[in-house]
Amino acid sequence: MTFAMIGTWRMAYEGLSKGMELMKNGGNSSDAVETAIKEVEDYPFFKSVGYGGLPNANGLVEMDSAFMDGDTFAVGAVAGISDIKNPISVSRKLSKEHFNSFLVGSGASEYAVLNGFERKSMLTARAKKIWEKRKREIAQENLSPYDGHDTVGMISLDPKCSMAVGTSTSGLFMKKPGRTGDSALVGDGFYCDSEIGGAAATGLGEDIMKGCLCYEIVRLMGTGLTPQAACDKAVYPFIDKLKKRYGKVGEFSLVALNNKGEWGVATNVEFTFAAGDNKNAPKIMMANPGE
Ligand code: SD4
Repeated sequence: MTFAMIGTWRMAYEGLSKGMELMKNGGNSSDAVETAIKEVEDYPFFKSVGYGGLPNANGLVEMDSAFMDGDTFAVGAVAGISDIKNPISVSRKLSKEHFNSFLVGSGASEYAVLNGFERKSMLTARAKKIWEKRKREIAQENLSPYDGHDTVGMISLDPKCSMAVGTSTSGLFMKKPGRTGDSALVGDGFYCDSEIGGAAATGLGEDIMKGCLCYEIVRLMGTGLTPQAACDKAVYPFIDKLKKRYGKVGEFSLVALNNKGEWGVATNVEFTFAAGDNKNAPKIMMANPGE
């Protein structure tokens, strides 16, 4: 009985542990991903996901999220959603729709409310303070507004060999209203095929989406590569290409899990992540920038 899970950043750990526990007790991969990400969204001290996430340039927390069922390829996603407690649950619900399964802005919030999802102001006093401070700094010192951004991405494999992937983020701190990153875009910020495996991304969405990196990692695993080899092959040559041809490259980190429960990571920054399987309890690990 194999089951496994991997999630981006240290913040994934508690949620991932809950998701693993759920699968141990017979829960499926989709429930595990949703449970795990909700945990991260609800925790007010993670500055880049859900409640407590840092707001956009206008002071509004706009969130991107997606869910993909690796058995059916059902995908649901929201972008620029605000004032809704758990974007991942809205994404999962949207994945059940054949049409209108990716909604943005007020349309996404309206759908969520109509479908009974909890409304909540996602801006905490702490996040507002950080935003105000940053605004002053940008005005005074001409600082780059963009920092403090991380996506939680989770990939799970359950004992029935079903896989799922989910993402959730408040995107780049101080982003322009309406800006959407890779986390809501299938193939860019996430992808999953239960016959092969799944991948999820975190980092500068504008650059991750240039390479359709999550689809590419899953495609490479489908040719027989291990998750680690697929991550290496998809990510590092692409970073080189971007440097050469685009002139610069943002920070990014990718995680992958195949349907045997093996995982891989590629990153160009110091990157923490959490992973576990039926034999190994979840733990937090660290990956160094590769090349
Ligand atoms: C985005 N990929 O909106 C997300 C944010 C992120 O580390 O993960 N930053 O571009």
